[in-house]
Amino acid sequence: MKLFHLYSKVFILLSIVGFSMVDMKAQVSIIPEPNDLELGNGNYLLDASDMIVFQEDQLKSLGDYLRDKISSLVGINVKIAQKNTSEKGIVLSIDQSISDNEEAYKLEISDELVKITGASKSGVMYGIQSLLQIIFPANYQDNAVVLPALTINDAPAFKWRGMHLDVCRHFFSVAFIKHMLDMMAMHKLNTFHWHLTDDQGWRIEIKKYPKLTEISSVRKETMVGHYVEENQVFDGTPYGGYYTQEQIKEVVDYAAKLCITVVPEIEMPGHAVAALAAYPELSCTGGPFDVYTKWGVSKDVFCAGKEETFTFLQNVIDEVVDLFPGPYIHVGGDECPKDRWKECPLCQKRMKDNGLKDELELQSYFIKRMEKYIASKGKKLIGWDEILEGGLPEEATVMSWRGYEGGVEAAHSGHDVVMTPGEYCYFDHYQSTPDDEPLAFGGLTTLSKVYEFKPIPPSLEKKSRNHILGAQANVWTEYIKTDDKVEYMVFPRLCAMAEVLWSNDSTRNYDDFLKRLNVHLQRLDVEGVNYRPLEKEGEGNKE
Ligand code: TNX
Repeated sequence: MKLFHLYSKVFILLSIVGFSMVDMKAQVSIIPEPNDLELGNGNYLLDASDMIVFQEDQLKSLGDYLRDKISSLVGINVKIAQKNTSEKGIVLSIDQSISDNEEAYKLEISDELVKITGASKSGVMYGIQSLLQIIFPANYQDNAVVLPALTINDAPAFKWRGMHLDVCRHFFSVAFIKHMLDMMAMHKLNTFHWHLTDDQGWRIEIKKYPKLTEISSVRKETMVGHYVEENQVFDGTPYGGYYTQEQIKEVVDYAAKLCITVVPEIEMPGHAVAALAAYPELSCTGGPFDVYTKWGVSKDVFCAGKEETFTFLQNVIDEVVDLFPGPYIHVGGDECPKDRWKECPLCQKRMKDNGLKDELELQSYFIKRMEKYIASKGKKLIGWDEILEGGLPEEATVMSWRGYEGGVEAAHSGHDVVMTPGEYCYFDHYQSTPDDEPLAFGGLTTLSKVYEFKPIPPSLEKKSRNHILGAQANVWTEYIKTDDKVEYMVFPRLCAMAEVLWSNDSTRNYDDFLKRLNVHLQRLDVEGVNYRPLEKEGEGNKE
C-alpha cells in the first residue's frame, strides 16, 4: 500500500513538471555513486512484455531476483528466459574482460535494450542493484517505467564492504537478519560479520556442546539503562535466543544469493563467560558463572593453560567451518583481561614452558595456536586489533577498531587489514547530541562524519596501501533492543559508508550525496526501513 501511495505521488509530480534532463538526473540518484555515468538520448520503456534474459546458467538466480524485485517495486511482471533471442528485454551476462576488478559491471540502457555485463556474477548483481535504483523511484506511465538511456561503468574502490551485527547483547530473528542482508545488497555491500558469541550470550548451536544452547544462550536478567550509571538496575526477566545450525545455513545461503559472504565471530580468549557458565571447567578458577547480565567485560576468560580449552575451541571451529563457506573465521581477541591468567598456575606454567615473557605473549600464543588450526581447515583467521599485542600470527588479518593505529602497524608489517575505527564506523554511537536521541553507547558519529571516513589513512606508506581490504560499520547492540532501533542506528549512516567503500574518493561530495540521499530515502521507505530522518541532521553537525 505504502509503495503505491508513494508511487502515485511520484507520478502526479512528474505529470505536473513534465520530463526534463533534471528529472532524469534526480531519478538516477544512485547510492553508492557510480564511478562513471553518462546520460544518453532517449528512453527505454520497461513493461510486462519485457523478458529478462540470462546468458550463463549461473545467472539464473539473479534473473529470478531481478524479476521479483521489479514486480514488488513497480508491479510489473516480466518473464525470464535463458539465451532467448527476444528483442526487447534486460540481458544479463558475464564478461571477465570488462575490468581487472572482478566486481565491476557495465549497465547500458538504450531505446532497445537494457544490458548488464558483470566481470563476474557479483558484478552482475551490482549492475542489477543500480538498475533497480533507476527503476524506483521512476517515471511511471500506463503500466510502463520510463528509463533514461545511459551508460554506467562501475567498480568498487574496496574489496571488503561490510556490516557487523552483535546478536549477543540483543538477539535478532532470522527474518530480520535477512532483511538487513537485503539492505546490504541494495547498497552493494558484500560482507556480513555476524558477532555470535559474547559474555552476554552464545547464539550458535554447536551439536557437540548442547549446553551452549541450553545454558549459554540465556541470561537470567538484563541491566536497565546505561552501564556507567551508578545505581545499576536489572529487569528481572530472562532473555535469550540462538540460531540452530539449520537457521545458520539458511542465512548463509540467503546471503550467498545476494553475493554477500558471512564472517562468523567466535570470541576468544575473552568475552567468553556465557560459554563458561555452561563449561566452567574451561576457566582458570572453575567457576561457577552466570551468563553476564550487565554490559562491559567479564574478567573470567578461557584458561590458556588447559589443553581442554583448545580441544573445546577446535571442536567448535570444526562445526563453524562446516557452516560458513567463506574464507574467514573471526576469533575476536579483543578486551581480554589478564587478571585470572596472572593467578592461574596452569597459565603460568604454560608461559614458563613456552618461554613467554608476559600474559600478552600468552594471549598471542593462544591466538597463534588457533590460527594454525584454522589454517589447517583451509580458512583465514581475522581478529580485533588486540591480536597484535604480544605478536601477531603470520597469516592473520587485523580488524582495527581502536583508531587507525593497529591497522597501520599491521599493514606496515605485511598483514591485511579491515578498518573499523570507532569514531567513523561505530553505529552504536550517537548520531546527534544525546539529548535529542534515544540512548546509545556514547560517542558522536554523525552522517557527515561517516562520509568523511577514509579507510586508507594518509599516513600509510604507499606500498602498504593494498593491505587495506576495506572497512565496515559495527553495530553493537547493548542499547539496541529492537529491529526498529537497529534500523534507526544503521540508516542512513550505512548509505554513507557504502559510498565511502564503493565510490571514487577523489570525486565524492557530501552535498551531492545528500541530494541523492533525499531521493534514496524513498527507496528505504518502500522497504519499510525506520531510518533516522534527515531533517534532524543539522543538530548532528554540532561536533
Ligand atoms: C568494544 S569493539 C567492544 C564491544 C562493545 C563495543 C561498544 C570491540 C572489539 N569490543 O564488545 O560492544 O566496544 O561500542
